[in-house]
Amino acid sequence: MFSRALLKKPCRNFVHGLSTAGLGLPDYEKALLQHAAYADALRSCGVEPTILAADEHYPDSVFIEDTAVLSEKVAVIARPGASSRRGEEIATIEALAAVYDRMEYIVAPGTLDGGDVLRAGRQFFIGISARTNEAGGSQLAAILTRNGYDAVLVSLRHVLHLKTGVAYLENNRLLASGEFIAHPQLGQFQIIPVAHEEACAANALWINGRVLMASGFAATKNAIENAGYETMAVDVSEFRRLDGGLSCLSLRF
Ligand code: CIR
Repeated sequence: MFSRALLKKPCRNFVHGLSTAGLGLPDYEKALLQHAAYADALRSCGVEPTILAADEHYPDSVFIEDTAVLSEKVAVIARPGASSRRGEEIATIEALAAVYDRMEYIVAPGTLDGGDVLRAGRQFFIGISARTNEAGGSQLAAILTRNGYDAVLVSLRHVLHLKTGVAYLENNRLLASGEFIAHPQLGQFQIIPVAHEEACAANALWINGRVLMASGFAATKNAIENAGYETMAVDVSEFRRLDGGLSCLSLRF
């Protein structure tokens, strides 16, 4: 269960964030409204968001999930893989210092984006991607193992981050798209497959019994509901233009 979340308000420079989506520039005013609605959705699931101030130095800083990996025992501060994002983690350190006694850090030459880390119970899957390298992934695995969790590195080929394509919905269930539907390292889970045309819907969030998902993906919504979950749809169209989804917009704890 989650009771709190850390969010960061989109800055005006958000529209110049990194993107491979080819969906055009985001609309800043619309992004602000969508961000506020996302915070409200968290509140309605019983999670109190703390929203950090916008920072114009970091266009992508609204994607705060990438700056840390949280567990009950330790907060691990990431070292973002994109050079334009390095430094975003400082605001996260300041915010989490008030909450966590134990904080550990990914250090050079390691790089790690929190979006590459999927937690399923006591097991963490760490995606090795264009952003998270073997050194960063191995550092995180060692920290988690020292703190009593299990951790395994997972290779990925076609998506930006591991959680771009897979979400853990508790009850041993994964929502998965593309390469993760039949991934050899995810064989122990029951898979809810996401169709290619709705791939963006795979980045969903289980929050205290409900599944928060991107709006506009009817087939995936039906599949999640047929598996017994209540869904709540949030419009994240402006964040998708910068390759972001639902999970990227918060750190939950
Ligand atoms: C980036 O390329 O870093 C941002 N435009 C999107 C980050 C999305 N974060 C995530 O999937 N965890």
